[in-house]
Formats: sequence, structure tokens, C-alpha cells
Amino acid sequence: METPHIWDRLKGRQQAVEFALRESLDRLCADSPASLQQAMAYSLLAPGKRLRPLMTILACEAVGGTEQAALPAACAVEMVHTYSLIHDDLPAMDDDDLRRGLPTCHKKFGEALAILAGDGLLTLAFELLASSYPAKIASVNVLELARGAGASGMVAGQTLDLLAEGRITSETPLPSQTADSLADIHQRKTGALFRAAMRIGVIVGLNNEKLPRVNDLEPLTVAGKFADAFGLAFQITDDLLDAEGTAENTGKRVGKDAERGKLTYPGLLGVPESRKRAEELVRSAQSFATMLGSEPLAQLAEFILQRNR
Ligand code: GRG
Repeated sequence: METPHIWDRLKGRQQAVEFALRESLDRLCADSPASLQQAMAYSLLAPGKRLRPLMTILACEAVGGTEQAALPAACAVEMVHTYSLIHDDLPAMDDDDLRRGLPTCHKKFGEALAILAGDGLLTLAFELLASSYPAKIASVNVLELARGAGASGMVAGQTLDLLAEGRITSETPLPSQTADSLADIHQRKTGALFRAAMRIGVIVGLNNEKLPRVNDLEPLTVAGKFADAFGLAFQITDDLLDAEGTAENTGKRVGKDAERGKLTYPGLLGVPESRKRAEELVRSAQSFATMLGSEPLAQLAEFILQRNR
């Protein structure tokens, strides 16, 4: 059972995210072809947990900012996340039929439109960031999101994952798969976007016209550390859900990892040790949430241990 009150507590913010996603899409894509708008809206507005935008909002609030100020940035992060899901589900990648409890974008609209919907959401995220904040904040946040999503972040993680599975061939020999290489893949594939979500929230919340070099900002460092621990714990429980969950709860196909002989945490460490590792990481994330003075972020981390979706 999930802790009920974290979602009760976050419901208002989740609804604000849903509203802002719809509003941003309508406003910024008013001129787009109707079929493209439909495919983008179908995936973006499907029932996701909205973890990343919630992190952006909570990180912003933790340093004194408001939900209202964080919303465009939060939506931008969710747009990038949704693009990654659409592209990940394509036959050339993970080849999935079910996502967020619905047929995947390419099953509903065909591959060409699904690719374009992903492209549209990725670029829309940067348009939204760039057009919603003063130039200095916008440029720092564009950099954060590009780093998290790009060829050293999420796209790198996806590439390494497909290389490890043998779905991309390589002329250079692959390093042997260890707990460290698995952590590196996940840190990039999933962790980098959580990291961007948190750091962007802090940057908006500080709203500091004289932003020092990004890496010197103390709350930014703590937010990044929270995200790293959160992201790895999230991935371990994602692996556990793939091994033990149901499609009904998760809204996506399960059992894929074993089917493909993929290296996972339960496969590498066993289920009890994976659970223990996830718990340690959640406690570590919670200590960083406490440093930020954010009880909701600590509760969000607790959700990872109890999630069934
Ligand atoms: C295609 C560049 C590119 C990247 C894809 C995110 C990703 C990389 C692949 C998704 C496959 C996957 C299951 C990754 C593991 C963790 C993850 C990102 C799960 C989905 O995130 P949730 O649970 O999803 O937050 P919702 O639907 O709730 O938003």
C-alpha cells in the first residue's frame, strides 16, 4: 500500500501541473497541425504520476519560491520526460504497446507521428523554459535541462542501455557489466532528468538575478544529491516492479527485463538485497530533503519504497 497522505498532500500541485500542461500545449501549439497536437496531447496528458514536475515545484518551494513560478519549468521537465517515453516505446527501442495504462503513442497514431510528437514535446520544453523566465534564469535552466536530457545525460543512458542489451552494435568492445556500470546507465538514463528537475526548481525558487556559478550554489548541490539518491532508488524499485509487479498496476508491460536477459538490480543483487539498497538510498535522499527543509520531498522519497506503479 502506498502512503495515502503524500498524494493527498500533493493533489493540488498535481492538478496545477495537469492544468498548466494543457494550457501550455494549447497556447504554444495553436498553430500546429491538428494530428500533431492530438498525438502530443494524448501522451502528455495521459495519467502519469508527475513525479518530475512535482520535484521541480517542491524544490522551488523549499528555497522560498512559489508553485506558480515553478509551473512552466515543471511542465518543461514533464514534456522532456514524455518525449523520452514515446521514443522509448518505439519498435526500434523498447517496443512497447502499453504506457500509462493506454496504447503507446505509435500504436495509436503510427510510428511517424509518434516520432514527431516526441520531437515536438522535446523542443516545446525549451520554448516554454526560454519564454517563461527572465533571460538569465531561462538560460541557466535551458542549460540544466539540455545537460540532463542530452547526449551526456538521458540520451547517453538510453544508448548505453541499448548497447548493453545488444540492440545497438558497437565496434569498440563493451565494458563488462557490473553494479557500477549499471548504476552509471541508470544515473544517466533516469537520474539525470530527476537531477535537472530538482536543480531547475531551486534556480527558479532562488530567483537570484546575480546567479553565481551554478555549481557553487549550496541548495543546488543538495538538490542534486537528493535527486541522485532518489533516482537510483527509483530505478531499483522500477526493476523490482518489472520483476514482480503487474501490468494492471503499473500501466505498462512487465517481465520484459527477464525476457531479454537484461542486467537489473534484482538480477545482480537478488530481491532482498535490492530492497535493502533502495531503502538505504531513500534514507539518504530523505536526509538531503531535510537539509533543504522539505518534508514533502522526504515523503515523496518514501513513496518509492511503497510504490506499486
Ligand atoms: C528515448 C532518449 C530516450 C530515452 C528514454 C526514460 C527512458 C529513457 C526510458 C523509459 C523506460 C524506463 C521504464 C525507464 C525506467 C524509469 C522510468 C523513466 C520510468 C517511467 O517513469 P515514471 O514511473 O512514469 O515516472 P510516469 O508515466 O508516471 O510519468
